[in-house]
Amino acid sequence: MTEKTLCPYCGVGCGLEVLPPAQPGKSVHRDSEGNPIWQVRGDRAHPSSKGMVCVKGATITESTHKNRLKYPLLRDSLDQPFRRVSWEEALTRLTDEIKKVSLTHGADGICMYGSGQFQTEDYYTAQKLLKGCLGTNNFDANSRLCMSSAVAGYMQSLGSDGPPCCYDDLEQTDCAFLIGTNTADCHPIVFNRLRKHHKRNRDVKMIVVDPRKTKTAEAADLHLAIKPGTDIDLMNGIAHLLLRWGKFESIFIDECTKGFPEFVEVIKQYPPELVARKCGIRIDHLEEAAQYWGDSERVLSLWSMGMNQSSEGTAKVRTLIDLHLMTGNIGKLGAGPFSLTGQPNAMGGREAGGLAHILPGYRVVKNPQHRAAVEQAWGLPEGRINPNPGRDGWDMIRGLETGEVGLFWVAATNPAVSMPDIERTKKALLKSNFTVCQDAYYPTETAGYAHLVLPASQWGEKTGAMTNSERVVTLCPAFRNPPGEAKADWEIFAAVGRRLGFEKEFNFANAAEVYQEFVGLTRDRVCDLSGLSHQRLREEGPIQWPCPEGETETISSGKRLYTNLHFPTADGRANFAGYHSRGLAEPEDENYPYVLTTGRLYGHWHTQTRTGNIPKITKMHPYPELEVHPRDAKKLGLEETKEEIWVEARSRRGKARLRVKITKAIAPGTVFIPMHWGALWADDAEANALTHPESCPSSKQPELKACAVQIIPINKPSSETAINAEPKLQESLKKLLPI
Ligand SMILES: Nc1nc2c(c(=O)[nH]1)N[C@H]1C(S)=C(S)[C@@H](COP(=O)(O)OP(=O)(O)OC[C@H]3O[C@@H](n4cnc5c(=O)[nH]c(N)nc54)[C@H](O)[C@@H]3O)O[C@H]1N2
Ligand SMILES: Nc1nc2c(c(=O)[nH]1)N[C@H]1C(S)=C(S)[C@@H](COP(=O)(O)OP(=O)(O)OC[C@H]3O[C@@H](n4cnc5c(=O)[nH]c(N)nc54)[C@H](O)[C@@H]3O)O[C@H]1N2
Ligand code: SF4
Ligand SMILES: [Mo]
Repeated sequence: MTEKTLCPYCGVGCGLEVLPPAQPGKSVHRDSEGNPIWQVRGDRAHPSSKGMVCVKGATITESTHKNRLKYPLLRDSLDQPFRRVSWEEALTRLTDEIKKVSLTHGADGICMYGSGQFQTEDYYTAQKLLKGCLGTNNFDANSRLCMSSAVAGYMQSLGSDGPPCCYDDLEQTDCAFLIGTNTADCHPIVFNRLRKHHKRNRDVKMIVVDPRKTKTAEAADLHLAIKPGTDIDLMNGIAHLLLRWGKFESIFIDECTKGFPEFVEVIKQYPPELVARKCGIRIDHLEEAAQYWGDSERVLSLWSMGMNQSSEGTAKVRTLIDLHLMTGNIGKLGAGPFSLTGQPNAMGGREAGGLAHILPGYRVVKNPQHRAAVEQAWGLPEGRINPNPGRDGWDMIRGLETGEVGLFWVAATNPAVSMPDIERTKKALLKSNFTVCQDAYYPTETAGYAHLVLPASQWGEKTGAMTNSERVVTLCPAFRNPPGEAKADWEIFAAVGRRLGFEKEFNFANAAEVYQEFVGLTRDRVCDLSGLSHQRLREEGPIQWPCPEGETETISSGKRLYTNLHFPTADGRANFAGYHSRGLAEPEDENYPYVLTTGRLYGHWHTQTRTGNIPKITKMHPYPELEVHPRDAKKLGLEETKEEIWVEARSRRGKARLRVKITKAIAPGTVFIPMHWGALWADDAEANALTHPESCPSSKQPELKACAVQIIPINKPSSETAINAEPKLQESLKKLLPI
C-alpha cells in the first residue's frame, strides 16, 4: 500500500509517496539504528515537484519515531519536575486556567502562539476557539517571524494576500530576480526547476541579491552582494534607471495602477552613483541588473527572509512589487512577485486566518463586514469577535513581562529558540503564570519553560490539508498510529472548546468535517476553496486554488492570479508605494563593528527536533560555525592555519561562542550564524542570543536578519564547557527537564 502525501518541511510542498517498512519479497526498510521505518520517495504525479525531493524530504521518516512526546506532563511551577498525567487531568487543569485567567485578566490575558507547521484543520479550529469562542484575537503564529511582511506588502499593494504566480512560471520566465532568498538551500526543488530552465536557455538571466555568496548566488549570472538592509536603495536604483531608459509600461500603469507619480518622485532621488555607494556594489553591476530587468519580456522575482525579516520588511516587499507594476510584470506567464513561503502550511494559515490581525477566508479583523460574516458562519452573536487585532508574537512575550498575559499556549513552534533576543524571551517565559507547550517531540527548549506539556500527533499520524507556496492544496493522510496518547492539534483545541461549553461549535467527528466547515468560509473570496474537500483531494490529488464550488476543471496547477489585470482593491487598481530606505534598526558602530546576519543550512530544519536526530544530516552539519570574510579574519588575528578557531560574538543583548569558518562567501563587515542550534544542541551558540526584536511597523515582523556585533577571538573551550562538537541531547535534557 502506497500513501501519497506532502513533505512536512518547507513551503515548496513536494509530493511524497510513503510505503510501509515491509514490502513483499524485500527486506524490511530500516534507519541507521535498525528501527523499521516507512520508505519515502518523490511523487511523480505531484504537480509542484514532479517526483523530486531534497535530503530533508527523503529522510523525514528517520526522525518520526525518535524523542517523541507520548503523554501529557504537568507541574505547578517551573522548578518542579514534570509528572505524567492523564488527558482528563491535563484538560481539566487547562480549562480551569483559561477560566481563571478570563476572570483575572479578561479574555485578552489568553494567548496562543501557533505555527505554519499546523495543518489547516488545526489552524482553523484554533481560530474558532480563540477569536470566536473565547473572544480574543490573541492568536499569532511563527509566521509572524516569517511571512508577515509578504502578507502586508501584498495586501497593501495588490489588495489581497496570496502569491499571484505558480511554479510553472519558473520555466517560463526570461529573468529571475532572487532577492533575500537562498533558494538553493531553503527551497531546493523550486531552485532545481528554475536552475534547469536557466541552464537550458542561455538567454534566461538569473540575478541574486544577497550579502552572502550562497549556493543560489553561485548559480546566478549576476550576484549583487549588497550591504545588509540596502534592498530598498537597490530597487529604487533599478527603478530610477528603468525610468531614465523609458523601460516602463505606460498603458498598464495608467489603466491598472495608481500612485505612479509619487513613486517617480521617490525614485528620482536614487541615481546610480548614490545607490552603488550605499549598497556597496559596482555601478556597472547595478546597470546590468536594471538592463536585465528592462530587456526582459517576463520577469519573475522570488523572495523570502532577506526581505521579510526586516524593520522595513513591508516597504521592501512593496518596492519590489513597484518594479513589477512599473514594468507590467504581473498577471502573465513567467512573471510576477513571488513570495516563497517558508513553512509547509504557512499559506494554509493565511487562508484560515492564522495571525492576530486576520480572520478565515483572507479577511481582516478590522473590517466590520468581515467580522460579521465570520460571526454568522460560526453562529455567534454579533460583536463577539473583537474589532482590534490581537497581540503579535513578540507582543505576547512583552505581555508575559508585564503580567498582562496570564496564559501562554504554544503549539508546533519552539519560541525558546526561534524568538529574537532569546535571553529576554526566556526571562519572560520564566515569569509566565501558566505556559502550555504542545509539541510532537520531547524535550524541546520551550518545554523547559512549560507548566503543561501536551503530546501532539504529527505528520503521518493525523489527516489534514496543507497549501504550498503556489497555492496547491495537498491532503496529508494518516498512515501510522500516533505514539502513546498523542492527539492531533485540532482535536486538542476542539476538546478544550467543548469543555468550555462550546459543544455545538466543536462537534467535529473528524478532520474532514473541520475542513468542510472551513472551506465554506472561503466562498467568493480570493482564496476560494469551496470546491475542495478531503474526499476530492483524496480522489483527484493536489488541487490549486482558487477552486470555487462547481469548478470541475481538472487542471491541478498552473493558475495565476490577476490575469485580468484587475486587482482586489477598492477601485480595482494596484497601488504603487514609494519608500526611502531607513536602513538597519541597529547598524554597526565603533563598539559593535560587524553586522550579524542569520539563516539556514541545507540539511537542518529550524530547531532540529527532527533533523537533529538524522545521522545523515548531523554529519552534513555537525556543529554551528560563524562565517567571516578573510579580510576581517586577518583584522581579528584569526589565522586560517590553526585547526579550530573560536570566537565569541557579542551584541548589546547577549553572546555566542562558535567555531569560525573563514570564507569569501560572506561580504567583509558581515558575519553569519545559522539559526539551528538552540540550548539543547550546543552550548552558547544561539543566533538569537544576539538578535533584537525591532520590527517592521506595518507587519510587526522582527529584523532577525541583522544586528550589530563585536567579534572576540577566544581559545577553544574545554570539553566541559563546550558541547557543540556533537549534540549530547540526552544528557543536556535530563539536566534541563527532569521527569
Ligand atoms: N534547509 C532548510 N530549508 C528551509 C528551512 C530550514 O529551516 N532549513 N526553513 C523554511 C522556512 S520557515 C523559511 S522562512 C525559509 C527561509 O528561506 P530563506 O529566506 O532563503 O533563508 P535564510 O537563510 O533565512 O535567508 C535567506 C538569505 O537572506 C540573506 N540576507 C540577509 N540579510 C539580507 C538583506 O538585508 N538583504 C538581502 N537581499 N538578503 C539578505 C541571507 O544572507 C540569506 O542567504 O526556508 C524554508 N526552508
Ligand atoms: N535568528 C533567526 N531566528 C529565526 C529565523 C531566522 O532566520 N533567524 N527564522 C524565523 C522563522 S522564518 C521561522 S519560520 C521560525 C521557526 O522556528 P520554530 O517554529 O520555533 O522552529 P521549529 O523547529 O520548526 O519548531 C516547530 C516545533 O513544532 C513541533 N512539531 C512538529 N510537528 C508538529 C505537529 O504536528 N504538532 C505540534 N504540536 N508540534 C509539532 C516540532 O517538534 C518543533 O518543536 O524561526 C524564526 N527565527
Ligand atoms: S524542497 Fe522542501 S518540500 Fe521539497 S522535499 Fe525538500 S524540504 Fe520537502
Ligand atoms: Mo519561516
